[in-house]
This record gives sequence, structure tokens and C-alpha cells, in this order.
Amino acid sequence: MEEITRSLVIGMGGAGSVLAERMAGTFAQADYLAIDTDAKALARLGRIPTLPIGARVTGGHGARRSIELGRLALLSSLKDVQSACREFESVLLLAGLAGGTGSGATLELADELLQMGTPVGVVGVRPFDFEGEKARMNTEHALEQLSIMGIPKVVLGLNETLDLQTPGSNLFDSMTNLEERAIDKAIGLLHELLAASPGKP
Ligand SMILES: Nc1nc2c(ncn2[C@@H]2O[C@H](COP(=O)(O)OP(=O)(O)OP(=O)(O)O)[C@@H](O)[C@H]2O)c(=O)[nH]1
Ligand SMILES: [Mg+2]
Repeated sequence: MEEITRSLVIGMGGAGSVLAERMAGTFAQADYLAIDTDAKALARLGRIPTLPIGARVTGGHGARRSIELGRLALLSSLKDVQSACREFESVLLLAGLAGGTGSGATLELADELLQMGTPVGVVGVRPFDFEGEKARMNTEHALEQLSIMGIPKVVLGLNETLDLQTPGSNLFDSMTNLEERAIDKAIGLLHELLAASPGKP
């Protein structure tokens, strides 16, 4: 258990931040941070530290589903992000992969962590089918790039949790259900990262 305190869990973008905040409520053996291009979304969180990125690129209003804006936002705040990650032995990124921040900033940060020699993993959320083509393409691009980088990942699909059979079930239930499973997966991946970490004897 002792080693796990050297891990940082970062929620990337809106969905990632919500996930990180929920995980912080159930799993105390890691440090937490929420990173987003959307200042208002960060202000709604109460439990974990926040780091706004890319204010000059997005005006603090989010990356509007643009991978490119998400990437630029992360790069424009690189020094702040690097210093937030530096002391940790491993970093786990949580993200809704359909978002501009959840895809672009996550990819850029994962790449940066690889260059820093910090073990990094990703727990990603696939969008509902009804979110459309842009959401799907962002997600596919992010998954492809993470595979090319060789980054360990676990992906959960919102659509698969959508229960159309049971009366009274709704989107909120689907999201909540997925969030609980994502947190279990995140804890598993944290342990894997630590086992692979260079600081391990
Ligand atoms: N489980 C869960 N999924 C969410 C939530 N909010 C959004 N999502 C999913 O995550 C995807 C990405 O949305 P956001 O997290 O809002 O996007 P973002 O990463 O902030 O990116 P931009 O807003 O484009 O900068 C959405 O398409 C949904 O599929 C949430 O509260 N819980
Ligand atoms: Mg957002």
C-alpha cells in the first residue's frame, strides 16, 4: 500500500475531472488533480486540486471538441503541468475520449510523461453512439495514438451501459454505473503501473 501514495491520478477535461473527483472519495491512497481548458467546469469541483490549462488558447471556455485545441492547450501550459507531475512515480490519466481536452490534452500529456520517463496509463471513456461522428472520431484517434505510444489503457463504453430495456433507467444511471466500474479499473491499472515503475527494487 505504501508505494501507491507516489501515484498521481489526473482527471483530464470534464468527464475525467468528475471521475477523478469520485475516485478521490473512495480511494485515498493516491494524489489527485483535475486539468481542464474549461475554467467554469473546474470551479464546480470541490474535492481535488485543479489546474486550468490553455487559457490563452481557449479563453478558458473549453476545447470545443477539437483535439488540436486540446493539444495546444496542454503545450501552452506545459511547465505548470510538468511541475505538477514531477514528484510522482506514476501517473494515471482519466478522460472522456470524445472531448477536445479529453483526447488532445490527454495525448499530449501522455507523450510528455513518456519523455519524462514516468510510467503513465489511461482510463478512457467512449461516448454514447448518439453523440455523433466527431465524438467517435476523436475517440478512435485517441485510442490509436495511445496504442502507437504503447501506453497501457482501459476503455469503457457509455453506450454499452445504456440500458434500454429497464423502465426508469436513464443516461445519468448509465454514467454513474460506468464511473463506478472505471474507478475499479483505475485502481487496477495504478497497481500495474507501480509494478512496472523504475523506482521498484
Ligand atoms: N461518465 C461520464 N461521462 C461523461 C461525463 N461528462 C461527459 N462524459 C463523456 O465524456 C465525453 C467527453 O466530454 P467532456 O469530458 O465534457 O469533454 P472535455 O474532455 O471536457 O473536452 P472539451 O469540452 O471539448 O474541451 C462526452 O462525450 C461523454 O461521452 C460525466 O460526467 N460522466
Ligand atoms: Mg469540457
